[in-house]
Amino acid sequence: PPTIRLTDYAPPAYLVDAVHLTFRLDPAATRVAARLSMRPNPHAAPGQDLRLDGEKLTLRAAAIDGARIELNPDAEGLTVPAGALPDGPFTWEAEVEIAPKDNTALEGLYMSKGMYCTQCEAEGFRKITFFPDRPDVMATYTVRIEGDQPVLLSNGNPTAQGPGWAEWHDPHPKPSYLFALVAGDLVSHDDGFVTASGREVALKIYVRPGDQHKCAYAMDALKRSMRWDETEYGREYDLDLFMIVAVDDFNMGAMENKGLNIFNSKYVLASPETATDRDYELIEGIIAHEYFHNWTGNRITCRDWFQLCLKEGLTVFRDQQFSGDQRSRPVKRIEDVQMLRTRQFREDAGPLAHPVRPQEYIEINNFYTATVYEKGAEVIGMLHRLVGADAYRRALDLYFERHDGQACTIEDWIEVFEDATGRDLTQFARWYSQAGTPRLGVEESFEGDTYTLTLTQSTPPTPGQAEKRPLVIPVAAGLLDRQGAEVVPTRMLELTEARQSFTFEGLAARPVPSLLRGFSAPVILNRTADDAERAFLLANDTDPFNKWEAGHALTRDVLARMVRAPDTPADPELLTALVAALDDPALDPAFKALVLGFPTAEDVFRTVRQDSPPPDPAEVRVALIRLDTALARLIPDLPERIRALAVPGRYSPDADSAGRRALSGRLLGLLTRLEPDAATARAVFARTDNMTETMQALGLLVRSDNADAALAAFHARWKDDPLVLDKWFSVQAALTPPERAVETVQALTEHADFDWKTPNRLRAVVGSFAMGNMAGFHRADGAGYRFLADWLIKLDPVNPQTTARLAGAFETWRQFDEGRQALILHQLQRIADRDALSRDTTEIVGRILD
Ligand code: HT7
Ligand code: ZN
Repeated sequence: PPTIRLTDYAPPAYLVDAVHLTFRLDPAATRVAARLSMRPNPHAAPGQDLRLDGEKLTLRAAAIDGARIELNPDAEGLTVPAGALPDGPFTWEAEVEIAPKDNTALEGLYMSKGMYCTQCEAEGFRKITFFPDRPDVMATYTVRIEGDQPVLLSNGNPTAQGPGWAEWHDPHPKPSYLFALVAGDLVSHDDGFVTASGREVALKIYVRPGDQHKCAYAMDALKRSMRWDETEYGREYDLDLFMIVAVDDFNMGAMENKGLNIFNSKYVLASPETATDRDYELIEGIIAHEYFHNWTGNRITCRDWFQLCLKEGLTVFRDQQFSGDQRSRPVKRIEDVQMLRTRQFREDAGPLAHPVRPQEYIEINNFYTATVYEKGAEVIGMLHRLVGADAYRRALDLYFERHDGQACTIEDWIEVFEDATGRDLTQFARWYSQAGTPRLGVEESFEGDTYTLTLTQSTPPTPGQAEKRPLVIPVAAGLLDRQGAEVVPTRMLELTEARQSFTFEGLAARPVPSLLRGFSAPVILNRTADDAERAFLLANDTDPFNKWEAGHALTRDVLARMVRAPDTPADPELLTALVAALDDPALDPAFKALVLGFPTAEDVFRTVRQDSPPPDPAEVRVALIRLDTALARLIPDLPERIRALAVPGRYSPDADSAGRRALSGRLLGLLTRLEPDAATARAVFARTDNMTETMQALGLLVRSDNADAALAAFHARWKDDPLVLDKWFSVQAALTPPERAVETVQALTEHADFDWKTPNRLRAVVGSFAMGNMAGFHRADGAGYRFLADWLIKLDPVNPQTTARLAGAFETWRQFDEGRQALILHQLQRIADRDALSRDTTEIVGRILD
């Protein structure tokens, strides 16, 4: 397949001003009639052929300015020769036929449980009609839907309807990837919102009958998001109606189609009995994210798909700000950094590393990555830190004013910040083009009353980028004295050179530095601190992120030592420091849960690997269990502590209550290490009325091999609720002990409820196993690898996008011992050798193998 390059960008030869679509819905033969008002692009070379994208479309008829034209589409679209076009504006008409019921790839128009829905980002619209399917072609849309479904929806505002038909008009010009259509037997949960300027907006969340009572939280999150965007960014909603639809079959989380967001039902539906605290938190964040796209993505969109981070990085940054404001900022920041390190640092360190703005791709769906999203958000966060909150707001105001209605580039974005702040951001812009995670080195000296901090930076080579240049790195630093008092409050050091010194004068004694506070840049801080200093910072740092970080790094290093030398006892100093944090009345439960939550097995694995041969993942797991058990033994009265954390009254998903449950769940995990029959977890499972505690207990029962009865009871109770049943599958795939994990996931895939064409169900088993059960997946005989490869081979012809994403589980293969490398390589080769492998999977497997 061809490689698409940013340097090859050329403006579209023709523009579309208005789109009229008529859908006659039928599962096997939907008719789509399109009428496009087109004209030559004044900014492109004149006299070009008209090329329209189109895939899997049966062309029934086409016309230009009403005159029939015979055309022969190829596999990717069709070409109208320039000679067949008038000089000025013209009307293109086409009628095509498509088969939504056969569309298992879930791109374009497809069916989910009898309901029609669309997914057009990035290039799905070309599976609906012939069109210049690129984001820099923006048009208004008028849509007529004919079908016998009770609910017929599209973007914008409803203009007319009757039995079996409805018409919609979206006055805001938009790119084709934001088009949406939904038709089905749906019910709505309704509410309203009055904007800051007094306009009334109707809000509707559409779900399948029976799910109406699970929409209240999503609706509340939506209203809070709308208000927050007004107060924090001055952005009002711009239509009379905002709709969300929940669908069960969906490749990703949600989609920001103009006025008609479509969501994976997992990120809409919630009730205390069926959703965990984490589900509620994700719903809030994703509802906000999609809503915020209305301005950052829809009103101002991307010129081309290389600019994806322009909308995604910024919108993730905005949803993170929102969630931090709604909940605890430090807790949210720690969670975001954990996620960045688990997913993005992993990506940056392997064969799939790419810049926040990639230079080339084969399949754009493969670039909806942690680097574009999460590192993209970190880049915006650094800009915010460097220019300050006021200048950031000025810059954003200018961005909206200057670029509303346009399809923009990262250069436009940078220029806005330069114009608003007067700063030269040439060097900063390297964050968009340079892949890899920078390493920050630290040297210190103290003479007289002056402390000198010398920082160095370097970025390891990544695929296609051997040489790296210095970046602008904001390093938030504070200094503490040996008694734990803060002697220098947080200062933003701007590291721009490969090596640079910063001095702090007037100090009575050599201080203890607290560096990269709040995780001020997405880098790896290579500071060789000893255990005592880490314990000191855990006890004394005033920066909550670094307080957590100190405990996290200490725990990780202790675990790494326990893996390297299995006789090493669990470090008593660490255990004492963790118990002290647990007993600290100044810390809230959510924060304590994070401090007591151990690093992931992957994190420990990577730490060991830095200076030792790759360990066996099973040994990493043993070290984690040993440390867990030692900590459990040291905490007196665990049962009483768990009881004291119980939240009185009815379940509420608020952050404080969730924090208490997070801590009590962690303590229950520790207690279960000491109970051979997991008696307390069993009791919690039997008595609790909320899904958070149910899943905490069930996970512990699965982990400790005590789950047979609980799993049977859970299945009997929830077999008709797909989202809850996903949890039943997922908990077994992730937490079954490694010796039996492959057999368990194999059996799960043979279960009558394993509907493998539904991405949520497939991810619940195959994804949870490959990404969440490290020791099980990396079993020495390679059975885990074979299991994943078998599924990738089976899924690829059905759903390439989801296949390619799951194939990313192999991206770390070079980090393992030679035996495992050979086994993984064999499976990757087996996949690569398949005939007719999709473009998506060919690209990912090819890059992993490179
Ligand atoms: N902008 C969307 C990204 C997306 C997507 C969503 C659902 C299915 C397929 C998709 N391909 C790309 C989601 C977002 O970032 O908000
Ligand atoms: Zn997004």
